Amino acid sequence: MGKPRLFGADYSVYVRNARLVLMEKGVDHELVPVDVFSKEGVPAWYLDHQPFGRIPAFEDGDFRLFETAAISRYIDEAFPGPALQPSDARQRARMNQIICILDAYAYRTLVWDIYVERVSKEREGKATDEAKVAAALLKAATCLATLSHLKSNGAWLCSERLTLADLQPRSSPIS
Ligand SMILES: N[C@@H](CCC(=O)N[C@@H](CS)C(=O)NCC(=O)O)C(=O)O
Repeated sequence: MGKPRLFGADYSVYVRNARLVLMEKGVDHELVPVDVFSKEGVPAWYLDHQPFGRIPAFEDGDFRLFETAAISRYIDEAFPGPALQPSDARQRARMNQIICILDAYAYRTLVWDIYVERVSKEREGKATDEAKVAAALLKAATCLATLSHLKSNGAWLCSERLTLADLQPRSSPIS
């Protein structure tokens, strides 16, 4: 069986999330480039891997998976290496809650409504939607205050050890 394959591009925070999980577990893998924002659009063959045209998708032998949360948990459970999910039920629930908050509220607000409007569009000479940014800044404040409130007293977000919550979307690329 060949190496597990992750499909996506390094500009994607979700792809970065899955790559960080693979790296923490020490899983030798291949990154198969897929640019969903290319001028030609999502490659037709890729829709067999991810019918919604989003990145990443993952393949381990004949097992295919998409949705970053499912990919991350599968990698943690199927491969050797440090456990990235707490065994304590409350800590695990907190970890899952933080992952859901980042996915449901923080991603669109921080990436699309603030970063893309304020940085990407300005760089491309396009007009920023100031009303969208203003609304997003309020929501971003709620996201950050909520995460600060939920964070454990330990060195990491939910326990004394690094978990999947700490490997969620970040802003800097992996080099
Ligand atoms: N729910 C998906 C979200 C993935 C996602 O939105 N990825 C972005 C890149 S960071 C994407 O593919 N965007 C393409 C688009 O919005 O058309 C997951 O967890 O994998």
